Amino acid sequence: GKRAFIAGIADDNGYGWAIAKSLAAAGAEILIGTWVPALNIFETNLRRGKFDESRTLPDGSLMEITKVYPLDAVYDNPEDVPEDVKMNKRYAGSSNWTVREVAESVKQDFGSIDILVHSLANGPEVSKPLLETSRNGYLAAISASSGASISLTYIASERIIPGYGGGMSSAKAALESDTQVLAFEAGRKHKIRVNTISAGPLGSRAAKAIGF
Ligand code: ZID
Repeated sequence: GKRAFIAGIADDNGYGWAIAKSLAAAGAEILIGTWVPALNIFETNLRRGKFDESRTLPDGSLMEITKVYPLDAVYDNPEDVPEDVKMNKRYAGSSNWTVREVAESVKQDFGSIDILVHSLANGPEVSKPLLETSRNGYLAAISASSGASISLTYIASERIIPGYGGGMSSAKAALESDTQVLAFEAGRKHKIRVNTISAGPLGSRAAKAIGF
C-alpha cells in the first residue's frame, strides 16, 4: 500500500479530512500534519471518538490514522521561529514541528512517503480587500498558503472574487505558479508529480472565515 502525509487537518470538516478518507479507503496508510495550536483539541476529539462517525469508510471500518505530527508550515527550521511563538503555551507543549523537523521525523519513523497533500491555508486578513491588507497580513497569507505537491487552490487566483482578500488571491496565484515550476523541476529530478486542484466550495472552518 501507499503511505500518504496530509498536511492541514484539524477537524473533520475540511478538504484534508475528506482526502485522507478517500486515500484510506483506497488502502493508503495515513499520516497527518496538524497545526500546532489546533493539535490538542484535534487529538482530544479523536481520542474521545468525536470523529468516529465521519471516520467510517465505505466498507464500514474506521479510518486508521497511524500518526499525527504537530506542524507549523510557516517555519522551516527552529531558528526561524520568533521568541513569542516559541514561548507561546500552545507551541511550547510540542516539539519538532517545523517543516524540516517534521520531514526528518517522518523519515525516521517510516523511511519515505508516496503521497504528499498540502491542504492548508491561513489568511489572517482574508475578510479585508487586498487594497486594505497590511504587509504582515499579506506575507502571512503567502507564507502559509503557497507550497508543493497535491494542493488545493481557488479560481480567485486568476479572476476577481470579491471577499477573497488579505492576499489570499495572491497566495493562490503563487501556489499555481509554484505548482508548474515544481512539476517541471521535481518531475525531472525525482519523477515526482506536482499538481493542484481548484476546489469547489466546502463549508470548512477556513471557508467560514470568509463567509462563503
Ligand atoms: P480547513 O480549515 O479544514 O483546512 C485548513 C487547515 O490549515 C486547518 O486545519 C488549519 O489548522 C491549517 N493551518 C493553517 N495555518 C497553518 C500552518 N501555519 N501550519 C500548518 N497548518 C496550518 O479548510 P479547507 O479544507 O477549506 O482548506 C484546505 C485547502 O482547500 C486550503 O488550501 C484552501 O484554500 C483550499 N480551498 C478551500 C475552499 C473551500 O471552499 N473550503 C475553496 C478553495 C480552496 C474556496 O474557498 N467557491 C468559493 C470558495 C471556494 C471554492 C469555490
